[in-house]
Amino acid sequence: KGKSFIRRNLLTILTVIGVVGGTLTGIIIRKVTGGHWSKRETMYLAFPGEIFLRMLKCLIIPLLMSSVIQAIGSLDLSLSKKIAIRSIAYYSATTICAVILGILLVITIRPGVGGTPWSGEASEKVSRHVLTQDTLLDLIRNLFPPNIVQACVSQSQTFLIEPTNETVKKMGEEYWKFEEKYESTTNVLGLVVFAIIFGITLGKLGERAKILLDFFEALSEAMMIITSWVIWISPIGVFFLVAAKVLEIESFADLVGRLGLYFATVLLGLFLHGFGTLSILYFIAVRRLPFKVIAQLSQVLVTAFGTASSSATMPISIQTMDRMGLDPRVTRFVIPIGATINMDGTALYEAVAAIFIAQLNNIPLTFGKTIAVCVTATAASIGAAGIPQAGLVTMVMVLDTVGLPSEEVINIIAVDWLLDRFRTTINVMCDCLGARLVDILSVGELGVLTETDKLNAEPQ
Ligand code: DAS
Repeated sequence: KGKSFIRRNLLTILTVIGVVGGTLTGIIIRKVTGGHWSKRETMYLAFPGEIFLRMLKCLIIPLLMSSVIQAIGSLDLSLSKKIAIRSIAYYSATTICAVILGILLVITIRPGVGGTPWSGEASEKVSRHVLTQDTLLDLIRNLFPPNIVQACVSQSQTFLIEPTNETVKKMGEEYWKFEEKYESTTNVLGLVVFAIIFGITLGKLGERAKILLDFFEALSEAMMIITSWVIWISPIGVFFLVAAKVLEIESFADLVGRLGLYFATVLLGLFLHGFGTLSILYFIAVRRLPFKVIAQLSQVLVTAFGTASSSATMPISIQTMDRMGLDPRVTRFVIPIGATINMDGTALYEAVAAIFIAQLNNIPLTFGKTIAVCVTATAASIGAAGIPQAGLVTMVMVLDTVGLPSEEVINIIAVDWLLDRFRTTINVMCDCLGARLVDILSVGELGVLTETDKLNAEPQ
């Protein structure tokens, strides 16, 4: 306890310095080179950051599967049910509030009214191939992957497909990457559903499945130990990720000019939701304000901002929750599921972006369409995987409900890489507050932590 503030928060301070340093470096490089650098040079600049992201990403599937299976398997079914109901109730309430807040803001501020939609000719390939028609069916279909191994493989591939602004320029074959990415962003839901069902069966098998539960417990803890090593690379990783991203910006003028009000609307919504709605809902549930908890989440939030990926941040979220002394059985249940299906920031963003684009195209928003946007923005946030710009990919669902073709996303791609970081930070904040809230609500039933659970919670 006696450690100084600096020592206790050393890694967070270094990571924040990484983000700020990366931004300044990117801006200086733009100034010095007068804006002339190749995609190859940008790739080299991002390379150390890409290695950092890959280190985190290779942990995600084994950590996600082992944590959920072991957490559910080690709780008796009635308690798992209670924790699941509390988590789902909290996630549903926060996501619906986020969408409603987003819609209220965008129809009040009206950032797109009087604006000019993107006038370029998007390749006809896009409209034919993007899965808008049956996106919701796709979401449900992918809940039951016919082949778990294949789902793991294609999900890992998704982590490697990063849509870039190049995707915007070459809407043809590049856009297919978006499609593949979309195809497999929903796979992660299938993996979570399988892990939950498998965990329940192991719980039912009791003693006969103890060896398997021990295996998944060891696998989950091994992933956490690797996380505690990788986490120290964050400052370097985010430095290079952010520096390279700053180089990719098409033009600051575009960001501020056409999209300035839209950008401000999304940021205002995320801020009000993150520090307003979430605090109110948290207070209603546990009679406490969450600001102390949010302060302890600083390393998680700055990693979410730096990586723009809830899934990549998940190992760090779990480790931080362990350090805060939460019951590991709750965190390994709530965080992986939350990182996958609970994305308030994304839900709010999807609603604001779709209605902003409708305003740009002078499409009137009837009450029915507004309800449709609520539903599809929520579904799109559930379907989006916790990977960079996944929210942009599932945006096609929401655009479809306001009668807009999918290529209209081009209106907002220029600022998406930055908004993605803010909405990912809110996504992760909501997941961690959810774990804390469920932990407080369940403390009576969880009983005394077993020795192994205590051991797991030991800071590595
Ligand atoms: N970047 C996604 C995440 O990791 C959110 C999004 O793309 O909307 O949560």
